[in-house]
Amino acid sequence: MGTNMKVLVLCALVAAAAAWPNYGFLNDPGRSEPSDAQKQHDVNYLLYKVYENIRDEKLKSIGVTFDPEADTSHYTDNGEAVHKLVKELKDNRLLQQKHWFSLFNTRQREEALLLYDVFEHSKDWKTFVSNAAYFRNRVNEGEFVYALYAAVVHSPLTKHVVLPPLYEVTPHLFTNSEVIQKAYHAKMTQTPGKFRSYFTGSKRNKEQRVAYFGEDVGLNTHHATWHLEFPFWREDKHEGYHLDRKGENFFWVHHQLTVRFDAERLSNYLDPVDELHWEETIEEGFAPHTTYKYGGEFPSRPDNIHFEDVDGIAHIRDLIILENRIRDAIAHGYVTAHDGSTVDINNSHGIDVLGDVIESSTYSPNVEYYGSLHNTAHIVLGRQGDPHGKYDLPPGVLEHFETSTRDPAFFRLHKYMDNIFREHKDSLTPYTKEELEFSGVAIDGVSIDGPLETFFEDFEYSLVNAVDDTPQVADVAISTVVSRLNHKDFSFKIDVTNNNDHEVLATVRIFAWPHNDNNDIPYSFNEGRWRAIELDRFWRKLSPGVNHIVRKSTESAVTVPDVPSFDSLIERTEAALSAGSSEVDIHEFVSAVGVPNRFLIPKGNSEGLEFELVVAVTDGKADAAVESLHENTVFNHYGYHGVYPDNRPHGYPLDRRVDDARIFHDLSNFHQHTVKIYNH
Ligand SMILES: [Cu+2]
Repeated sequence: MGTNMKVLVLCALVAAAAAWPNYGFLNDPGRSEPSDAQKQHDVNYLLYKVYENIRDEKLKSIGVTFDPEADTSHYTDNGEAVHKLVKELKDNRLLQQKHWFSLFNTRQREEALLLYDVFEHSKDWKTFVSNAAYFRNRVNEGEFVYALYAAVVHSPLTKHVVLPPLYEVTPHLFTNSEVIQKAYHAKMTQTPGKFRSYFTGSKRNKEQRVAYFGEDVGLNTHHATWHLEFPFWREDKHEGYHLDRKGENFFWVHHQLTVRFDAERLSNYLDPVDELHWEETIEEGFAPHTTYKYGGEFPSRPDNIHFEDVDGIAHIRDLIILENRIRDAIAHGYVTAHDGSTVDINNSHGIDVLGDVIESSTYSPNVEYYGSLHNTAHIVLGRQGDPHGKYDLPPGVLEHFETSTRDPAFFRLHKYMDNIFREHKDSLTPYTKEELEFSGVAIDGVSIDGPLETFFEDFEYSLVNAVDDTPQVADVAISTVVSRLNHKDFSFKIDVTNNNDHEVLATVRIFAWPHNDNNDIPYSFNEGRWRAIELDRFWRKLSPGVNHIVRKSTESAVTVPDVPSFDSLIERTEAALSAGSSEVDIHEFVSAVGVPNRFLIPKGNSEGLEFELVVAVTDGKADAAVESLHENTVFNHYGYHGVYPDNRPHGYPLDRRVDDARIFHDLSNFHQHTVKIYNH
């Protein structure tokens, strides 16, 4: 930047500062960016009571006085995005407020992404937050929440900001209608209330036994957050960087949901999920018992219906054609790109290409030919209650990542896609003993310190943001209490001998799969390994000789802790600000993308449900895609930024077909034994 430019920018900053004298960080001329605590405060209040006026006076006044187009030097695209959005706004083309929003609705998504683009192109927090305050009053609330969440996840300006739990920001998407009604009543009568939520349906529906999984607010948040971290709509040209192994991650996160759900079913005496079939009956119906904040009830689906074409979305026939094209590509070992060239998928990287193809994301090499199987299937399945739009129903639960897993058909849909992925994985050559060995390294023993024991506990979350109110009437406490799965803490103790005369870097990979199937027949190694639940993946340096590795269940790289409640987030932020602290001590909650730690192990039973515990210690040097892996202590493998640290495919070394289990049992760096998980 030339000196003249610098002076110009400085003048602009000073002018802007004068226009908003109230805004905290602008009063400090020595600091161009506000503190993390200030940003946290802003994000809190942008999301607090999102259907009402902003409750923070400074943000509220910015929302009124800010002119997004006044100074386009604050945008990295010279205001291109903001001009587009403002034009749509002035032309009255944007979706009204107080209306449902679905990311799968093309036009609504475009609008949300226009706002996301404005945030992404904001050079500084002042520009970001001013736009947020301004557009919060003008665009649809659902679009606003989505755009802000996505931007906070991806923007370098908000690296340390913790997003409040979605179930307290938009409780309607997570809470049963019966409880929401009680919440409104409590508000109207100004009577504090704490209401128990029950899982959807009755015990006459076998599926209700596992509703604690699909309806868990933490699990729904995990799924929604994963899709925010790896959005199918994201284009590299805007952000200037590529989301590493996004397609493979799409496979893996849903594969893990699929095998975890099957393990929960086993624990509840249910058969594993059957894959969805376009030409057969969908046996399970679904009554969501959930209502949009605006736009009526989520539609139900009766039992035993046949798939129907969905007007304006897709013919069932077309979905079958897409599936055939994808299966053809797998059989051929290559995908045909848009320009007619071929992309080899007959290798470890193939799963990444296939993930992009099946979802599909903007990374798909040929969306024109392979279409968008996953996304279209979500809409088609979600609309089966009203496929021709006769009853003008709003979108179904499958058309929102927050609500998808509530419907057992979600898991059928994903079992269907998981089996397509498996067809590809099984077409690859199995690993040889030589490939899997870690020279000089042997596992001497693995034990578990502490009980493998699950239990149900009560969890309370606030519904204050669900109900309408006015600043003139004080809030009363309104919350719901829901039962949820948890487990006692335990540690893995792994003894490893390093017979080399030097230190080596090791990757430790821990999995478990159900010992028996639903007929009490033990799974073969090859069947079991496909059902393996990933429990942890981390790196350690091994000194020559004997090494004792202790790894706590709370440290798992696949899980995240509970995000603090919205109230406590606000409290902690305000306390930090009034103490003059520049940050709030909430760093461990920045990534909410992993599986809730409560779900690390599946529910056991009273006699002890048997699982095969598997530990593989592999060559960290060969596995490493980045330096200093062993120092990577906060690695959350569902949510990472930049190059993915592990070179190996997800699920390694169990990701490929195993024709001869003796290969594994002969490996000294591989360990397997049966454990029991109890539930009390
Ligand atoms: Cu998903």
